Amino acid sequence: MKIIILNGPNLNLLGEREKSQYGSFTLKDVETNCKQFAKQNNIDLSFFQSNIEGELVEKIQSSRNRENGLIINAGGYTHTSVAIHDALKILKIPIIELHISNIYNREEFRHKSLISKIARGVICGFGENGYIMALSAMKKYIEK
Ligand code: CA2
Repeated sequence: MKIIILNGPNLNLLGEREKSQYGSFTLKDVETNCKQFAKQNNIDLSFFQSNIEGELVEKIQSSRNRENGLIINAGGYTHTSVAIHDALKILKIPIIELHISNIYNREEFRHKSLISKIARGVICGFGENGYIMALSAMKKYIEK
C-alpha cells in the first residue's frame, strides 16, 4: 500500500515559532513518527514538503498512478489555491485533508477550505497526532 503525505508552505518551520499554535515538534519529528507507523503497518510512505505551489501541484499530479492514497496539509494554500484544488480533483485515489490546528476556532479566513469538498475526510485540531490519525484512517479506508 502506497500513501503520500504532502505538506505546504511554512510547515518546515514547525517547532521554531508559533509553538503555542502548532506545538514544539518539528516536521522532521512528524516524518519520523509517520515512517515508524508506516513500517509497523506495511505502508510504503512518501513524505514531502514544499513552500512552492507549483511543486505541490506536480507532486499531486505524479501521485495519480503511483499512490493508493494522499494526505495533504496544504498550509495557507488550503484557503486560497484553486491550482491545488484542481490538481486534487483530477485524482481518483482517496484524499484526506489534514491540519495541525483547528482551523474553525481561528481567524475567519481559515474557515474556508478549497480542499474539504473533494476530500474523503478532514482531520484538524489534534496537533501532530493528526498525522498518525490520518494515516490510520487512510489505511483502513483503502483496505475496506
Ligand atoms: O493547522 C494547520 O496545519 C495549518 O494548515 C497550518 C498553516 C495555516 O496557514 C493553516 O491555516 C492551518 C500554517 C503553517 C505555518 O506553520 C508555521 C510553523 C511555525 C512557524 C510559523 C508557521
